[in-house]
Amino acid sequence: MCRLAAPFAILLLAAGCGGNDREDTGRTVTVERDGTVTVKAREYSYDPDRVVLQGAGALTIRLENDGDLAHNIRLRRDGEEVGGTPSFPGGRTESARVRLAPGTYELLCTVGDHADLGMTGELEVK
Ligand SMILES: [Cu+2]
Repeated sequence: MCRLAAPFAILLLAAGCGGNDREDTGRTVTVERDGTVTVKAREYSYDPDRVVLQGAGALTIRLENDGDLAHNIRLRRDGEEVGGTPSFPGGRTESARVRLAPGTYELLCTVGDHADLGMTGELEVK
């Protein structure tokens, strides 16, 4: 029985590792309502790339551009932009304050094809 179970377990592990070829850090940060979240941008990812806001209301997003290129962070819900920072060069930090209803928002960099290259994330408002 054990001789059969071991290869099966290895197969499960291998399957669990596949299926996600998106370049991300996988880090989630939880923020209180009216709080501030600091996100680091570089080519081509956000850290954290998942933010949870505890309750509808205001959120300040502070984007630290640690990259060499210009980046921004924009919020979209159902394809519609609801705010974010302007694009700005590497080495600088910009903040944006947004008011958010409960739901799931997409985070993305709208410079060039950065979003396609991995500069995306998710914001959930509980
Ligand atoms: Cu970018």
